[in-house]
Amino acid sequence: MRWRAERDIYGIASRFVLKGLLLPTVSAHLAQTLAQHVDAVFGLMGNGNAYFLDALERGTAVPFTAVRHEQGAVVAADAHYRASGRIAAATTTYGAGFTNTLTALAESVQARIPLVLVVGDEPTSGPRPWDVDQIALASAVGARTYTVGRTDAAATTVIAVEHALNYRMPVVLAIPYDVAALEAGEVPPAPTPRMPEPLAARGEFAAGMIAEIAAALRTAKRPLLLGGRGAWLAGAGTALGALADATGALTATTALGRGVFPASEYDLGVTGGFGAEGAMALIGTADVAVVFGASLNQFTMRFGELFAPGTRVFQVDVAPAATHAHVSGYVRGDARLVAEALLGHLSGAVPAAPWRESVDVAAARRYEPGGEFGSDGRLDPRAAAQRLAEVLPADRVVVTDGGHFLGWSNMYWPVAAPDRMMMIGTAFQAIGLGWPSLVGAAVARPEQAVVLNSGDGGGLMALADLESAVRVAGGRGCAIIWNDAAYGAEINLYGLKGLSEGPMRIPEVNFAGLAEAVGAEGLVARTLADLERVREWSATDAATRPFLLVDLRICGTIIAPYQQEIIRINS
Ligand SMILES: Cc1ncc(C[n+]2csc(CCOP(=O)(O)OP(=O)(O)O)c2C)c(N)n1
Repeated sequence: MRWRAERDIYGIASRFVLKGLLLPTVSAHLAQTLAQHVDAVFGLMGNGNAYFLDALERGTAVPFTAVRHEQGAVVAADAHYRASGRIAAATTTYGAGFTNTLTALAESVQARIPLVLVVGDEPTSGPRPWDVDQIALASAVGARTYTVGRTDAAATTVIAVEHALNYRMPVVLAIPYDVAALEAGEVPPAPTPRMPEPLAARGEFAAGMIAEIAAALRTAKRPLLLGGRGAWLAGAGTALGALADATGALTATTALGRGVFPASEYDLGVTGGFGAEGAMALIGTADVAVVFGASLNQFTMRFGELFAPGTRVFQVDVAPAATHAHVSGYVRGDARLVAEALLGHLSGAVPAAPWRESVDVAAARRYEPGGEFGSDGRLDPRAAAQRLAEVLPADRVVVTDGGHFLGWSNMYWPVAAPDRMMMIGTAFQAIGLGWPSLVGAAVARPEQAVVLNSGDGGGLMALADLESAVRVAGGRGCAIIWNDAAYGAEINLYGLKGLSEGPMRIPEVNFAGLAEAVGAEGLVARTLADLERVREWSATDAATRPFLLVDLRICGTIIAPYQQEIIRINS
């Protein structure tokens, strides 16, 4: 056998090549172990992750997708999980590559999305002049770091995956610069990450509260079930549907829980600022409301006005205690298990005159239709949103960046399930995560059309990954840029207060032209008739059509109700 020592291009370490066969390095231990647990890796290469990427590409079957800005790596891994429930990894080099991820990392922490971010880090011998304290930076946004050593990379990788999945959190997995290429022997078999059982509601108090909720539902005249993303994660949809049938309840969801109930017939849609006025008025008349897997944040609660003072509100969640002052009875437990327990109490119950039969749900859910154009002759976003809902592919998976515009799709587009409408950035209130969100969703849902909603402000901020989105989604991809030539949310919040509007305006950017520069079709839509091209596109086989970017020229002075609510609260 002939061994050959090979200097790597950065001159830091040797690796041994045995007639072309690599002996596993620490990076290979990490890559091969990670590959057993993640479905996809998104990233951008540099000194700190060169060996990891080489080991991943040559030693595993996990697909690597290149992005053009490191923020996009984390965003894509995050979107992958939200769109599929399957964990993905991101990877960047140390230093600037890592610091470029921080906004996205903060969003994943705030939204509680598991993912593993594999990064290079300073050498074990100590920081070089360009190193920063990456562990402190990750910790500052709420992410824990695990660092691999020369002998424990496989085991540490499993712990990192376990942490991400158990705590529903992003974790950083760091490879010190001088360890990355060290030879580490055969890759040991890695244990499967341990996962917790669904949280059972335990103890006398929980049992008593479940009995009390069942009794309240049995005697309620106007019962309401409200489902959030936690109910979706718990797989509670079927049980909640059965509970609604057994109690004659109307249903509603949070923005992140849309579509969690199996039947839409009695569903009042989304609550909070995106909710339809008629639907919100009906919720205000409920006498008993049971909330499953929703934290009842200020938006869902319409800043405290969702329920009437007389509504008895119960909450079922995995949080340690009730998360809103209006909750009068709390059960800590998995939404599916508790819904099933409630069904057990109610078995055979048939409501005499179900509330839901006596109201016109479809009428209550209706929104203001708008006209074709606003006062400036540009498209009315309400009419455009409705037309887009009709002409986009029906089985679409939608990712949405932050900004004023996000009200329109949330109001006017029907959603079949929570993993078909994702808002990436809103937990941290960040804009500019749109394009790489589309990349993650496209990889996670390879059979489906993927649609991005973005403003012109956020669309420009994330522009580096327009190229990635077009490359990865191809003919399955479509982007709607709600182009009002402004940071519209800022105009609504501060321009209308009289602050200088200069910094809030954006020169009208030709996004259609930008799309064409990276091989996509660009469509400038100024009328509803222009959107017929989207209908045609949807009807064409995805393999033969191009990525379509719709540069939607909308009127900026039509303000979404949720934003009017925020304006009211702020003033
Ligand atoms: C990273 C980041 N920078 C700035 C902001 C402040 N901000 C919130 S909404 C918004 C405007 C977004 O503009 P655009 O994407 O065009 O959407 P629009 O509000 O016009 O619909 C800005 C700048 C933010 N939330 N995140």
